[in-house]
Amino acid sequence: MMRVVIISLALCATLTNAGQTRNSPMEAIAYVTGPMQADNRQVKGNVTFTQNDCGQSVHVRIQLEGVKEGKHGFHIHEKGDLSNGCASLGAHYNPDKVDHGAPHHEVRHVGDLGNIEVGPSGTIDVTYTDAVISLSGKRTIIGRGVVVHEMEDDLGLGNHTDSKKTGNAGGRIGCGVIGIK
Ligand SMILES: [Cu+2]
Ligand SMILES: [Zn+2]
Repeated sequence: MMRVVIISLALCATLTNAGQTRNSPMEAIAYVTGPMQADNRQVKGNVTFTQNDCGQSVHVRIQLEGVKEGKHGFHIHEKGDLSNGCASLGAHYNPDKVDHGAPHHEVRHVGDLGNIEVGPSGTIDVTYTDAVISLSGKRTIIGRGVVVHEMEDDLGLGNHTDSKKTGNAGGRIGCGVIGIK
């Protein structure tokens, strides 16, 4: 873990030397939509990402409506390709080729942001921070996808064969591409 931190600090220094320091926070946004669900609802909303400086935690704000009550896996997927809907966003963003996990686990995909928990209204507005994703550098999430899943992410702790790959979170009920805001 320490090695990762040192590498990302070195990357920031390189950017600074190249004269690309930022005085204002970086912001990114994904407009999320999904296919009409069996209950006639459709997931829709915005996910915004703010990083005050290179190497700092990213603030993630998730604002969605039309989500079925309960827990839903929420991840960054590797591609920004919506040509075949949410399906073409590929797998979880996992540049280190490690097992799937929870956001707070030492071993996790970069894209593993855990679950969102939605109440009976079907709307959610939640903000949290994540120290692994970034909006700059070689491992930026800009241009990649966000996906809301049909089911709960088991965070790599389940018995299903997909647990260590996807958290067995089922289909994709909403998705979008992360762009610069
Ligand atoms: Cu996912
Ligand atoms: Zn994952």
